[in-house]
Amino acid sequence: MRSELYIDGKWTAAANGRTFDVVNPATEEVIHRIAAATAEDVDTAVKAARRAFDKDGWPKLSGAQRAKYLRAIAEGIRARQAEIARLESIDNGKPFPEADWDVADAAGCFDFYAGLAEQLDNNPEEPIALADARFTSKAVKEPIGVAGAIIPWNYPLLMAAWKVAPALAAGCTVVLKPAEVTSLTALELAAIADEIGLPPGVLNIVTGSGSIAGQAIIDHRQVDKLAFTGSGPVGSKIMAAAARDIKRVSLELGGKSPFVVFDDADIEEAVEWIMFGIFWNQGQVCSATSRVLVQDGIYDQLLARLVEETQKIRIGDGLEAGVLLGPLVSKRQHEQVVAAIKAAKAAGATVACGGKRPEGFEKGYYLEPTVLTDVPLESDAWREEIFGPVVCIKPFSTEEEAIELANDSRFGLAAAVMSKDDVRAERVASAFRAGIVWINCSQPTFTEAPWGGYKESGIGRELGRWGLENYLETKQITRFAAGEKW
Ligand code: TXE
Repeated sequence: MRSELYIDGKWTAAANGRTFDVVNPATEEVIHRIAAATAEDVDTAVKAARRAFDKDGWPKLSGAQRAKYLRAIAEGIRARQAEIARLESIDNGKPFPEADWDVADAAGCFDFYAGLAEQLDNNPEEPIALADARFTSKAVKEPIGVAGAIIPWNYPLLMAAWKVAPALAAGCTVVLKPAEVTSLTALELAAIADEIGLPPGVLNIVTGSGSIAGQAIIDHRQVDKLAFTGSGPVGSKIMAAAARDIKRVSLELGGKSPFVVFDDADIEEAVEWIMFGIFWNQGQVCSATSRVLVQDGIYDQLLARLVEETQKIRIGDGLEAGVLLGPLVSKRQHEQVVAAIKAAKAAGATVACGGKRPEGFEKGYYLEPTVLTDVPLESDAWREEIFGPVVCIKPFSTEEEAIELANDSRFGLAAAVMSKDDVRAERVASAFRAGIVWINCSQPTFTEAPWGGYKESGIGRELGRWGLENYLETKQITRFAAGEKW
């Protein structure tokens, strides 16, 4: 396990020597200590990234040359997939098979953006037809510069990949800060970048708190672009900081995503997708479908099956074989989710199952998967992101009512609909005010497809070619033809 900052191709302690604890959420044990970056460390990292961008030539490499580095990083991740997945599991709490999947996905993300980096070489210029024929014009794409990336703890390595891979593909250099509760795998990413010979300063990883290291990144005048995934309040702070010196900004924030099930849907399939949509990763998923709306004809039957299946979910240490639900990521997150359930009950909700620490678990931030019914529409449980294994389920009678309930939220990250009637499913999909819509499923995520939210769920899109655009500027080059008169 790495414990130092990775700045300018070197491993280094924090300027003031401070460190912070790494806690395994399954056991509550301190398993490691990591450097806590100061504003001075961030300044050193940004200056290294600046130099790598302005002088050392990273953006001047061809896309194909940058693609070689990205593919080597992907290979490096794959070569140590099981080891990195184990670290992810003991750092974040997620079951090992999920961590293993995330690590493979992170490698795939580097491969995918390697492909897009190559395409930048093939199609760098877009000719523009001007009304005035004396001029010819073209648009070219160029990297924005130094990107400051700040990521959360729910998919530690994958979120790093979602930011670092497109940024490097575009030709940007990066200063990345992982979440303080899950920094281990981002440091492994730095180790891989180092091993494969990524030039110094191109990728810098600073571990530490949001209020010190994160704040220093967003305030730094030499950072050109901020990319953030995390909570709404911090997203607002980042946008405000970006506004001061007009940094480019992309934000992926929370959600309270609806899942509408019509009464022609297969109940067993619906139960499976509902569970995947809210209990996967302990419900700590920005796109979790946490508000389930079920048409009244099948509501009682579906609820009964959902409760039955939910109670069968095997809870335990993520490293134990067969475990489907690990602990929540931290003491703080556990306390927040428990408080949200308590508030839901006080507001009138009924706990159909779960809602408490599972029996036999004295240590670890465990919580039973929870189904809430009778949740008042105006309550926080219905409106605010809980970010834990807690689903609210409600009946509806008409399509119109379902759409109204689904869209009645300040968030708009994702939404799902289940129906055997394809025409209806398409109609509802188009009525949803959300950036990601699933039909007859919930949560499948593809590196090739755009990811991001409407409304307060964020701004900009990650993944696919949209993710690359986040790190590119557009330059117009116009030429006045020789011999023409002005
Ligand atoms: O997030 P924070 P937290 C939501 C979810 C969760 C809640 C709180 O509802 O319960 O947020 O989680 C860094 N300047 N999501 O408190 O604080 C911080 O160090 C710069 C949804 O852990 O937003 C970390 O690296 N950076 C989400 C990152 O921001 C700052 C995933 C995210 O932490 C900063 C996670 C500052 N002033 C939580 N303050 C999703 N959309 O997937 C903090 N940070």
